[in-house]
Amino acid sequence: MELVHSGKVRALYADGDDLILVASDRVSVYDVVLPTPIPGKGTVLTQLSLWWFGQLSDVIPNHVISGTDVPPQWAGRAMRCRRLQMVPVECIARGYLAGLGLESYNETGTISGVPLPPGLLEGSRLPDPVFTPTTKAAAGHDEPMTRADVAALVGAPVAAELERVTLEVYRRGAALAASRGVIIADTKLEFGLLDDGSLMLADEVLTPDSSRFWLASQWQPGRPQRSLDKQFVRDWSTGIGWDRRPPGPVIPSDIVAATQARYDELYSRLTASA
Ligand code: PZK
Repeated sequence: MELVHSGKVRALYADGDDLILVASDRVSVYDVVLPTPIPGKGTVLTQLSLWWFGQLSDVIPNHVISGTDVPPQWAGRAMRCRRLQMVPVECIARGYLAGLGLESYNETGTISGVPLPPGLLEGSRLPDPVFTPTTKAAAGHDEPMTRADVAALVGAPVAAELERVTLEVYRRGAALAASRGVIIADTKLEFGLLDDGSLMLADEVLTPDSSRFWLASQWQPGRPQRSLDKQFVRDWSTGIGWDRRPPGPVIPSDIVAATQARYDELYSRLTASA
């Protein structure tokens, strides 16, 4: 199959008119891909995306054709998808203060132009989720976009729909996760357009590679939060004195096993039938 794109941890192939999105077991920490895979990670993330696409199909249609009709060597960690005209905007929703949202709040008291109350801490819940779109830079870092920037790029009607759907997907996902003891602090969504101009949810959705997941029982505003997936790898890599520059360190087997268990726990918690 023809390789169309490859990212740090995933790849996209063309199969006739369709695309096959394949998730690997690679893990990136502090933006560096480590040399040791986490067995099962690609499967957990793919199955979690497929589950969320199903949960959210009444909010917005999605690009998935099949989670099973894929080449056998990628079974379980690949999805057959419709090829869309991708919208060149990273659609981010933030419900808690972390990452770039925290930086913006500390500098200006606002996020994406939305004024926030004083006194919020790292990890605090926002009064309402905020839409914070960014550019999709081919290289280097994504830049914040204003609503006017988004409208200039995709037109006002699509821009308004992107914001509405992004916030609705976040609200629905965060409420469901909360009922299972998991906080979704923020998430990044990607959308595409069909030939008729209608919007579809694409890429992966509400996975730990596209979102921050925290355990509600350990949530404590005022400090960095423990991420539910890679925290062991982060803590261990910092503890051995790695300077965060490539190449990353080989991960020992006990850390691999603990990280695998975290991914499995996240999947079972979220998808457990009520
Ligand atoms: C598409 N990406 C990002 C994902 C990578 C890169 N349904 C679609 N139609 C057309 N293009 C894309 C999609 C989707 N999803 C997604 N780039 C293009 C991406 C995974 C691996 F290397």
